[in-house]
Amino acid sequence: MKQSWWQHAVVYQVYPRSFQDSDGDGIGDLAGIIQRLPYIKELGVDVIWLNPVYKSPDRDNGYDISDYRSIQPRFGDMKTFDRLLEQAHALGLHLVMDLVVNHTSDQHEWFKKSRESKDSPYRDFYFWRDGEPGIPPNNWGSYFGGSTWEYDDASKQYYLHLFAKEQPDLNWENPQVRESIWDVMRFWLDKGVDGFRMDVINFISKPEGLPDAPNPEHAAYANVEPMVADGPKLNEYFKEMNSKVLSKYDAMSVGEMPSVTAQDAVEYAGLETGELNMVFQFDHVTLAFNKDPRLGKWNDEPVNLVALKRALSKWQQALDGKAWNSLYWNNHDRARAVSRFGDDRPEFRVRSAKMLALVLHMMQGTPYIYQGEELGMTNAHFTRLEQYQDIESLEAYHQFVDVEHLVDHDTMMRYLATESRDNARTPMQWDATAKGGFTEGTPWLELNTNHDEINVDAELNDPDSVLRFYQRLIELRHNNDLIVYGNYIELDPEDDEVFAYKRQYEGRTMLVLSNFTDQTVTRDYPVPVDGGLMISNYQDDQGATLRPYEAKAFMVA
Ligand code: TEU
Repeated sequence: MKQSWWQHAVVYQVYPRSFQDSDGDGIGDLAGIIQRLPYIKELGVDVIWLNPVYKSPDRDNGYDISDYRSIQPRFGDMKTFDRLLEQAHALGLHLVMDLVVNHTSDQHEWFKKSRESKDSPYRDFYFWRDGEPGIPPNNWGSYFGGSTWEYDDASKQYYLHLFAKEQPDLNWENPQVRESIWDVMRFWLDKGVDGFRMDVINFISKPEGLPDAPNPEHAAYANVEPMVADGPKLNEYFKEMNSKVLSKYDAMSVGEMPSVTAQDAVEYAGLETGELNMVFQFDHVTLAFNKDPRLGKWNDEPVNLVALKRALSKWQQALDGKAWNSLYWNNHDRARAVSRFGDDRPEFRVRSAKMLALVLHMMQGTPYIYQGEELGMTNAHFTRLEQYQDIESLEAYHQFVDVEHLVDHDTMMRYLATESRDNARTPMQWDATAKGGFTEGTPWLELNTNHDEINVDAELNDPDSVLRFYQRLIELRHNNDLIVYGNYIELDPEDDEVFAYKRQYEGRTMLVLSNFTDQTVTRDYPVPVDGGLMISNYQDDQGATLRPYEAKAFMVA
């Protein structure tokens, strides 16, 4: 197998807005990230992925870009960015940017010009369609509520936006759009950035004629994802991107692809033939959707372990030797892993956070750690709607409670507490002081009240902390080709308490056992009694008896 630097790398995701504020405005910034580079280095990771730091009206926290070549003034300026890149490189860290090119902000020059008139040379940069006011061109529903179409009074046409109306979709059919995007990519790669995480990149090819989506539930608007994911020209666009840009650089690329199948991933990110290096798949993070399909992700039911194992194992097996997995529990769009898949009650939090870390980091692929995950940070446990800032959460509340009356206030508040993206976005917890060491000012989003206990300071001083455990996992991976490249064999897929698997590489075998319950369970795996233990989240070892949330990895042969 051809081996590349990003295959034995571990990535750390920084959400700049919530990482470290340096100027007291309550919003994290680039100078703050620079201050914290030594921390990231000490953790042992190899790559930093930065969520968008480009100029943006911030309707969707930077995923609405108004200028791809300048820095969000609240975050700093290009000089500070260059310093960040230089200092990261000096520490041996790669820096990967977010590339958001399915859509721009409505404040981007391209869109402003596109909007000016029907015969603007930029009109065709976006999707404009005729339609009567109140009767949009098709039945597609936006990710953030309502129709994907916004009526423009001046030109009497609608434009398409899969996300907020301030995020119009770019028309990739137009070769000028593609050339403009290649230029943006070259601009950053020429600066020396080490690659891109590509936002909803499998949505860029829309189906011919933009037909209605199936809507068997007669929802107010139909689910758009099956219509726009993996569209007809996607592969063609990836090939062009690769031949014109990516192939000219030693850059890492990971495409965020909702609904992607393992077969598609092999096609887009195949080891020998793929145009991208990795994809972010969604199977294991979309298992607890509401029984009422109209409510989509909004739910508070626990995730079923058998389904979780099936999802993760499927990807391990399908990509082995063919493509490369990305491994993640968390990112800025998901609830906190320890709260969603583990157990964030005080007596189990540390143990279950370590268990989740071990289970994921012993798999084949490139692990991604989202800021604060390495501390076992939990969901925000907000109780009032006013505490939320996220556009998706607020729009969902509005749509389902106020407009459609699908759920009542209390139910929706439970759903938000379980699934809101703001759970991931509360400020990084550096220390036990009032503002958690994040800012001197008023944080843009409330800190989690548990920062007095769960914080970097405390965890650096505790050899048994979640943070220290992540460090050890990263080190183990760096020193063990089996963990990086070994194949994957799932054991007892129907066991709904224990997640067990084997990895094999060059004649050696590793066994990974984990107990996903708060009870002691016993299994009959052949656990060696005389050594071989690589890492465990308990001090001592009781062989085939697994205590609450116990997880361990053994070299068995
Ligand atoms: O998210 C893509 C995406 O599919 C989201 O709709 C995701 O499913 C949702 O946030 C989960 O609840 C990307 C970015 O990661 C996200 O932050 C942006 O809001 C979105 O694209 C639009 O750019």
